[in-house]
Amino acid sequence: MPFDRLWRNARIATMAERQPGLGVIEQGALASRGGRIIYVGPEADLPVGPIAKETIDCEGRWITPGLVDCHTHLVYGGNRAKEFELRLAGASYEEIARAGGGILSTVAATRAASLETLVASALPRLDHLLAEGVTTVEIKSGYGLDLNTEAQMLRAARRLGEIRDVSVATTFLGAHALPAEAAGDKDTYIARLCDEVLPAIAAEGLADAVDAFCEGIAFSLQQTARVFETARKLGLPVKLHADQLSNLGGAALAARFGALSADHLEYTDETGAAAMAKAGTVAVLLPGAFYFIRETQKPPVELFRKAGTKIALATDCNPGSSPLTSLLLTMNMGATLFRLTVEECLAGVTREAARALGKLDEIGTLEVGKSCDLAIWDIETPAELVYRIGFNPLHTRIRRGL
Ligand code: DI6
Ligand code: FE
Repeated sequence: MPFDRLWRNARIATMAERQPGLGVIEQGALASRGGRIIYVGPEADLPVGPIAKETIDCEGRWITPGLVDCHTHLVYGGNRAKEFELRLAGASYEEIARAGGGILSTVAATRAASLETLVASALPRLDHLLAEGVTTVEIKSGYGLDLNTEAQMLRAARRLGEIRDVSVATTFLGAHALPAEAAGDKDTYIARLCDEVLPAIAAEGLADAVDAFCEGIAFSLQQTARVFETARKLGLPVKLHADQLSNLGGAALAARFGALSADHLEYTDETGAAAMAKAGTVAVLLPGAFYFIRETQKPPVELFRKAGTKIALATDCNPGSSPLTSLLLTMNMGATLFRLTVEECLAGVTREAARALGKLDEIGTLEVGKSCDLAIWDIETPAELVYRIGFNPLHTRIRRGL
């Protein structure tokens, strides 16, 4: 038998770049062997006779690549529902911080949690993503802000990838916020992070990439550059939370370091967009955070289109600014809030999200040789995946052919 499994009678959106639009194949078939795609194309072009150990009749359903959530903070302790209530009652950021809220409250809860607790509390969030067809998820650290807890968060992320059928890409985000014990001294914190923390994380193989939060309330361009130089020495790719609340020039800095992605980007300008396009740095847009913090400045989608910057979409799942565990809703928000097209939204959670993780050779489109990661949907048109709100039409999720 040439094929292990054969999905037939399907409509397929390959999302392959060399095909126009969504790369639609009507009357399509897709076959796997050893967990890889070895055929995708018209069913009529298949040889006749028994060709697969198992054949699945898709009854006209749509097949897309398994979804990729390329920016999450899925692992953390506690939650911030109380802070949300206080904000609704009119509390200011300072009042919330004084009442024990804000990002440092998540740091305290994360430091207090065991590895088992971190894994157990992240699991339902992960399961929600998987139930909507996610087959690859990126997970950041950044709520430990000391070596032990940052390492613990990344171990929890790796563990999630062992106990669930999903690929996990880990990212070290030690430069997310300044912990209280640093007493306001950001330079000394970054120096320690670069001299001790990141090298130890890298030595344990815990991080696949390095991220930072470049913002007035977080770290400067110079401090970010220092983290990136350390990552470069350690052979780790970089990405950046850039231009979320103001334009510090984070997108351009990310491009200068050949970053995989720059994320958020509400305040990015034309220079930043062009630099990203030139460097191949993907723009990861996070409409959940835009929505939840009631931001009004939209990321410059038209500038990205003009420059040819690739656009991805992700949940940014985190307790403070985006308690969101739905890539389907993220696509709807990308369309309604940022005016992305259906094609841009679908590419944003498949091909471009894979590119943002540096994994486009392996996942993100349905092409021969790639991992057979599929989402099979009970829909009539792909636009339904973007159009509906709070509805999950997933029929089957396949990872590595199974
Ligand atoms: N940008 C954000 O919006 C979040 N982190 C970041 O870098 C906020 C994280 C939090 O409030 O817990
Ligand atoms: Fe984030």
